[in-house]
Amino acid sequence: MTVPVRYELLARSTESQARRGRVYTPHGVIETPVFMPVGTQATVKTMAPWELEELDAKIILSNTYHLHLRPGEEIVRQAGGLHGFMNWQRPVLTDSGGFQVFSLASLRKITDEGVAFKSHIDGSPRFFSPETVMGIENALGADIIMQFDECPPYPADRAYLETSLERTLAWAKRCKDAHARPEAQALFGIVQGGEHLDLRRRAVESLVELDLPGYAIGGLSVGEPKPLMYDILAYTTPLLPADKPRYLMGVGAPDDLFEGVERGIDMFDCVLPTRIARNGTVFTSTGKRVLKHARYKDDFLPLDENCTCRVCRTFTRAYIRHLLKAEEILGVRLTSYHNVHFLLQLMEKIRLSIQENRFLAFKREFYQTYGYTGQ
Ligand code: PRF
Ligand code: ZN
Repeated sequence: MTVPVRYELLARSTESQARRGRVYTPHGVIETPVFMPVGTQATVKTMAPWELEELDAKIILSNTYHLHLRPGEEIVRQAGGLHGFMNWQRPVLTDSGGFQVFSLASLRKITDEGVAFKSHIDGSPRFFSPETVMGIENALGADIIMQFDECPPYPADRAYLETSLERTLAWAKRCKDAHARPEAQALFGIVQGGEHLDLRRRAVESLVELDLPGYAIGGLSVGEPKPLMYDILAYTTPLLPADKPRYLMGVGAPDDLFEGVERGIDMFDCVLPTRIARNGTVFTSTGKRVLKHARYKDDFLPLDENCTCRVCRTFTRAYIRHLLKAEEILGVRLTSYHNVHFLLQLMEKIRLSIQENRFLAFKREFYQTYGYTGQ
């Protein structure tokens, strides 16, 4: 059987686990390490697909949970899948709902069979199992589809984490068996196991037996201290096969991107750039800027003096602050555009630094300018 997604290693850092590569998908090639903007409801909030193309986003993420509840996967399937529905012809990844069902839905009841829950939109009763989720993801038609998993809270008892992990591993096998389009959509497994390294190892060993086209690390950035997340990553990533992409789910703060890449991660996604944009916060090369502060009311410089994006070439802090204060829609469009540009550009610079084997020097320089201390 031909595999829909393949990883090509291009360069390795000699001073860390950082690696530069390519992921080939049915809708195009993704240069890695990559940041994937999040389009939960088949839209990266405030952004038209042509704007994402202008920023050269190579892949976006969308959500099974939200699209199943509204508009329903059958509508999306009739439109030609997510690519046709939202008219985005580049790669798409769908998350499985294994996270959203635990963060958004109410009255959850989890069994080995699946999860019964009530919709956060209208309270209607629903049931997700590995089989129903694969049916939804097959209908949505993304290039990469995530297995149905359980993302346990932090902290959780070891006994609970063990039970939960065995369930997630059994669900991975059931997802593989239920996947109807393995030649067109790549199913990725998700490593859980909480903070316990032996459980993380057990997860990797069990998932690798399924010989999936890619693997994600889940259950991190759920409230644990950052150094713990970095230790778990340093332990887990090297256990994963070197010839498959490795994806760290729901992580995308600038420092976490560096720390993840340093530990061998290839793919990231996060709502951070678009979420903080909507409350008027922008990334800049010297740290985050909160535009609602009065000091910007007559500041006629661009959002970031070192940014090359269209917003920074066109508008001032004072103007964008005014739009935000007046609740004009253009305000959040402009901050979202700039923030997505910032993270995509940062990843481009990270890729170049790996290629030129100066990743750690670039990281130090970025941290110093950005104002990160610690690491
Ligand atoms: N599982 C799934 N999606 C996710 C996560 C997970 O553990 C996380 C955890 N950071 C974010 N998104 N399916
Ligand atoms: Zn900009």
